[in-house]
Order: sequence, then C-alpha cells, then structure tokens
Amino acid sequence: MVCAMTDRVMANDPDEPNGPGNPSTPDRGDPVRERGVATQTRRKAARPDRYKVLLYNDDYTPMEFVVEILEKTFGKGPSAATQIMLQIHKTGLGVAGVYVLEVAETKVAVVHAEAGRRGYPLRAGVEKE
Ligand code: TYC
Repeated sequence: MVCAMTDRVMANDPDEPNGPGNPSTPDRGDPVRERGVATQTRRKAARPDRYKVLLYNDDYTPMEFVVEILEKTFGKGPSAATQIMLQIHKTGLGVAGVYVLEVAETKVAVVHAEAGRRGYPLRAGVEKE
C-alpha cells in the first residue's frame, strides 16, 4: 500500500518484501521504525516535462478564427479564448495550453491543418516550459 505523496510504503506490503523484519534493513536509527510504524521508502515516478503551445500573431487570420481554435482545440471558454487571442494580437504571441510533448505537437499539427484548410497563415509552435 502506497501512502499518497509521502513516499512511504507499509512494510508488510507484498510489493516490498524487504520490510523491517528483514535483517538487511535493521530498525536502529530510523525514528519512524523506532516508534513501531513499519515503513519503507520508494521512489516516485518522474514527472514528464511539459511544453507550451504558442500561437503567433499575423495580419491576416481573423480574430474569430483564433478564438474558435482556442475553444475547440485547446478547451478554452469564450472569455479566456478572447483574452488569449487579444494578448497574441497585441504582443505577437501567447500560450494556448501546456501539455506533454506528444500532445503539444499534435495540437500544433491540428492548428496548422485547420488554418491551412481555411487559407489562413496562423502559426503555432512548441516551447519547453
Ligand atoms: N492580428 C490578427 C488580426 O488583426 C488577429 C490574430 C490574433 C491573428 C492572434 C493571429 O494568433 C493570432 N486579424
């Protein structure tokens, strides 16, 4: 049994045969075991790197289309989508969402495919967070 967020594992867990009864893991010196709570540490899985999907401004893509992309492809609500679109329009770029790499790259491909289908030059890219 793994206790969430603590890295502690009950000593009699079938996944952890080398509990405190095992001579290779003496109890002395471990304050938790000395209180009689048999636990053992285990490594957490590494958190995958995350990537921002950026949208870039241009002079031709309609604002309404960018808002639509932000809603449909990035799951933004109408208000957030409009704010992000205006940020891109004013500053040159903005963050549409943050994902693991494979998802981020797929989102970029969807943006380019949808924009291309409509004849708009909208560009997207990925940047490590
Ligand atoms: N600048 C565009 C216009 O005035 C709007 C726009 C916003 C285009 C965001 C791209 O990523 C973009 N029609």
